[in-house]
Amino acid sequence: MTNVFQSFERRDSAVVLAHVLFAFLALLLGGIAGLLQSLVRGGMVTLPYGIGYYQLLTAHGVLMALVFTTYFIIGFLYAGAARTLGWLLPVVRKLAWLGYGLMTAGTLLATVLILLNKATVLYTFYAPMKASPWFYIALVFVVVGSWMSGFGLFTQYRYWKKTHKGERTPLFAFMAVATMLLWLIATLGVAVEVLFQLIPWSFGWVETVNVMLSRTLFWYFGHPLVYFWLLPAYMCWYVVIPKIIGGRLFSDALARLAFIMFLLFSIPVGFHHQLMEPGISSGWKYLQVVLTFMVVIPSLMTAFSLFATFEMHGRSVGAKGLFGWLKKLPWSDVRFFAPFMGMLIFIPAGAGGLINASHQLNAVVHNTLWVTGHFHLTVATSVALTFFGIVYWLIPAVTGRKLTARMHKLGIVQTLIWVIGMFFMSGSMHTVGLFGAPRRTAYTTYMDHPDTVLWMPYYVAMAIGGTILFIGVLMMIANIVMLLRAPKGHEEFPIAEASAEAERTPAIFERWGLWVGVLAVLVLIAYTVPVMELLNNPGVGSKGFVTW
Ligand code: HAS
Repeated sequence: MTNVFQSFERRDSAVVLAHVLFAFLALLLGGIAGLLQSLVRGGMVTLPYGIGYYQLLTAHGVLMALVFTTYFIIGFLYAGAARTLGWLLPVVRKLAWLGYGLMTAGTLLATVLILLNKATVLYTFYAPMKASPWFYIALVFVVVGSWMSGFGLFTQYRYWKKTHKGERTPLFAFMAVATMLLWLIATLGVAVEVLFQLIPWSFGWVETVNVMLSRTLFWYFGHPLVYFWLLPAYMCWYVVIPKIIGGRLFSDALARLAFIMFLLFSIPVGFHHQLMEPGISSGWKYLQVVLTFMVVIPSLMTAFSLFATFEMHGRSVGAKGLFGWLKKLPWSDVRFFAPFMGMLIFIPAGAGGLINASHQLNAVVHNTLWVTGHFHLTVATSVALTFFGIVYWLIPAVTGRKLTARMHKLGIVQTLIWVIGMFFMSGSMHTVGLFGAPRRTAYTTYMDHPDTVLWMPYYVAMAIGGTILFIGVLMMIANIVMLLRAPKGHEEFPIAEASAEAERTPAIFERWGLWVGVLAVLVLIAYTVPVMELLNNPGVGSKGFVTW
């Protein structure tokens, strides 16, 4: 069935554009903080009085890791829902704007408190560092706002199911529902931490906080957070890229199975961020490391599916030889090139995740710049470059403009600038992290200790990379302005069909009650006993510290 899709409904375009443009405003502000951090860390800049390194680091992490990603993802999911399930219902649009309003109020409040130096607690806001209570209340606004958006998506989905009895949900919408379900279930952990631990503690209503419990609740949320970032990139790789290359999706069923596996295995694994922490017995850490390696499988399935899609298309247009199909890919199309560079870099990026998850190796890399290098490859390159690639067709598609040949060229240049910058920055972070250089620390030579002095060249390379990346941010913002002023016209929202030979997709994949039930069992197995142990042995608890 070919989707005869003309253009976006104007009010739906407003929802999508508001989210996407706010996301890139956050990227710009977060990028300024990131540039300053890298220059300070490289010993090239001393911050003016009143601006602290850890204040910048908090702004950078919140704006990049929490705001840029969440706003862009919600805008992208709504765009795909409108494209594949029909124009947004009035009630859905209301939920979308309610969510946007709450998230924006929370984001602005959090940003002001960070700038006032009342919340220099980094993006993970680890207790016992204690921010202003209004910072934690701001986070509540952001999370509740994102829940409203999730409910909006689910409402659109249920309406489509009611009016399309027995039909298989379009793949994009299926994936959007899985992604939002993952988000809603994962954020329950951070909601409990903030509402029942950090807010009463920061207001002084309770004297101490159970630090281990707060971190466990955070990482119950923190690892699935990274898949909330990754899955929309995978949606682009599975559903959009095959259409852009002129091919078809290798297997609709495999794609849905991969997303179900992410839903099941990405939540009960938070302890792999806490492998070096006391208070959790090694047996439970071991179980969650095993589950972590389970969550690697859908990524490997994704790689297989992508290579199959590329090769099938290449062969269909006459590719010869083992790798002839590579030549048939649209290298001069930025809608393909930017996400493909994200895919390629995800191979080393994810491989670094395997090292992080290996208990013994984690003892070497934990709290070092290696981990910072890991997530600058995963979220700041694989995910970010895919989101950048989406923008080149999404903004024209929702605004009724054309993606011009010049924009393709500018987009490819921006992608290459980003890859070069990240090569310097993430490459030096990985390397100097293995030498033991810690993450989350300002500039210091540790009194010129002979070992740490050897780290300096890597810090300079990080600063060079950070500067190139900042140029990449400015170029991306400029490209977006040009997209908004491009000539009027029609740009497709690419949605691929599955290959004709693909097996029929089993209906069981949409039994969401079954999958949420299986997930609940996995979470109960992975967390019940260790959390009970933390509750029964709370220790003395900790008062709050304002370390800045
Ligand atoms: Fe991670 C820390 C383990 C993936 C982000 N990670 C972080 C932090 C962030 C982050 C932000 O076990 C720091 C949090 C903080 O501030 O403390 N990570 C993993 C593992 C995976 C993984 C096992 N991480 C991600 C993704 C992220 C992300 C994705 C963002 C989007 N990570 C960890 C651990 C820590 C950690 C520990 C804690 C470290 C510590 O001690 O603090 C896996 O999902 C990786 C799966 C991928 C692979 C690689 C090979 C994959 C292949 C197929 C995929 C390729 C594709 C492309 C689909 C197994 C070959 C196809 C290619 C073409 C060219 C077509």
